[in-house]
Amino acid sequence: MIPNMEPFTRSVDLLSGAIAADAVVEDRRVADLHGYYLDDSGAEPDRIIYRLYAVPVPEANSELQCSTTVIEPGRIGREYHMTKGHFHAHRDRSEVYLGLAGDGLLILATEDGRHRVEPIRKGSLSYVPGGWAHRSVNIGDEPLAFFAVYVGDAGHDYATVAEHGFPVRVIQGDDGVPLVMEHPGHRR
Ligand code: S6P
Ligand code: ZN
Repeated sequence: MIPNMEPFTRSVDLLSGAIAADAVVEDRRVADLHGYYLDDSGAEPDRIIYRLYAVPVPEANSELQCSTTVIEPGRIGREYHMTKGHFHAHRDRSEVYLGLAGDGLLILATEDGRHRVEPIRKGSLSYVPGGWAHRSVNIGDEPLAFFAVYVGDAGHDYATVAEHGFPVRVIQGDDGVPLVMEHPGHRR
């Protein structure tokens, strides 16, 4: 084949997760996540929950999307800061997460009601197979940063998670320790 893309190199700050130069930067704030948390009434709408840095790559199944996510420490009510979470729009597309900094949990769930909880920390490599929705939670006191690489045309289905939620939520227990609890509102 005759390639139609040129090779390139970008710089990832392994401590902060920031990707330099032409990365597309997107912030997700409390207001953007309304409805995902049990109760966000006490949280300032402008507070940044997480930041995404995406290297611009064509959305084709021959390519690999590369991005980092940085989730600030904190809670909304008793729930730790977390991403929206999504299935890939093309359900069978897989993804790899490499933990860079901080202390987090990766919550995974299938449409038939199974779920898994995996750690995210410096050096953790998590494989997200097709068909598993995924959400990241910062349970530490420092920013949680991880690198993700996934099939170029995976896309994001946020609507299914927005409607049904995940089977578990991560909250701060009475003793101050993170607790993974069943989510009573979750429907299959
Ligand atoms: C993309 C990959 C991550 C997330 C990011 C934010 O497939 O899983 O880059 O997009 O961690 O999460 P979310 O659920 O708001 O897209
Ligand atoms: Zn994904």
